[in-house]
Amino acid sequence: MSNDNKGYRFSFGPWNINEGNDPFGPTVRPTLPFAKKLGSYKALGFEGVQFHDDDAVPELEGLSPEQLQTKAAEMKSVLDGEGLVCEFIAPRLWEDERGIDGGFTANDPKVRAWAFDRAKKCADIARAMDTKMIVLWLAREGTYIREAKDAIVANQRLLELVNTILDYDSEIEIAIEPKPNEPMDHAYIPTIGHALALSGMSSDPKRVGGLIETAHAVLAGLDPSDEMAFALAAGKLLSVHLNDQNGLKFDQDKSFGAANLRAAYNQVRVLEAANYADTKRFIGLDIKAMRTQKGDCVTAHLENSKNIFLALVDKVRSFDKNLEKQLIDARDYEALEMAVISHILGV
Ligand code: 3MF
Ligand code: MG
Repeated sequence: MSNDNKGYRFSFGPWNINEGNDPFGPTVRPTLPFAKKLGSYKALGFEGVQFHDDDAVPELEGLSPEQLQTKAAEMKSVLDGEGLVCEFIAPRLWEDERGIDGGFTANDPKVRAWAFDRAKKCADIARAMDTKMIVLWLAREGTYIREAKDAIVANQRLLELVNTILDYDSEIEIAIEPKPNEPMDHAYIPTIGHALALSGMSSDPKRVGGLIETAHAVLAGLDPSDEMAFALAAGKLLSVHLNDQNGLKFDQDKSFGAANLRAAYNQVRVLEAANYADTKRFIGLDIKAMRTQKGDCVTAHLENSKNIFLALVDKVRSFDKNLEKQLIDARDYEALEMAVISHILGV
């Protein structure tokens, strides 16, 4: 494959080069130092780094605002040195023991105060690292049993969170990454519809959009390309996490197109239709290497997914648009389906 990214910019997060542990088995690969992970970005043809707040500034909790700024600026220089840019900062509340029952929607006011403060720290880190985007994946903001939280109040607290961030920094934009379940039984804001409704209720809807992850949409029983289309129609698709998911089970984060190539084609198709590449926003990947893959530094899943995406860009661009129109006009959807499948198969 060539290094031509066809107008797209690609990103992934350091957690995507991982140790292979899962809930039923320990790590199978060594932890790679962050510097080594960063070194692989350019080699793999990626330009953007997605950061959790504590990826960007490890052990950020004990730091003063000045120390936080200094550490974030140091990380920015490391990125500059590698020719990379920071795509977003995301608060990682779920690794802290205080976040056991969520942070922003926790019943304990002390925990909520901590979580809201962390979101403001994220804004500070983001600005120091020259990005305006904060991603909210609302990991534990939900319940195992409905009676555990007041869901109306919880949603109001999430709105308060969004407004607090918007008010704290007049340039920050927020991308909500909806996911319906895991680690919770049910999460609040499970789909892009919920995310954009929250955006509409916020004090500055223009600055609140969504990041759509393929696997999360599938886990909600929805079609990822239609979820993207909904956000694109509203002008609010701020990023994507492409990957794949084989049905309703644990969040698999498989390589893009590996479970459902047709659905992957349609995700590329909708991004192409919206000229997403021209926005210069990133094609983010959120993909786990298989636990069963041999090797100490496993990055093939990222390179493969990018190459599958680019191959599908070619497929979308080379599909016969006249034929498509004729078949739609004739309402010959059997022939349209066969034309699409033949085109993907190359037969
Ligand atoms: C979980 C996810 C997360 C988010 C990440 C960025 C660990 O299913 O997708 O990955 O993408 O936290 O906010
Ligand atoms: Mg994700």
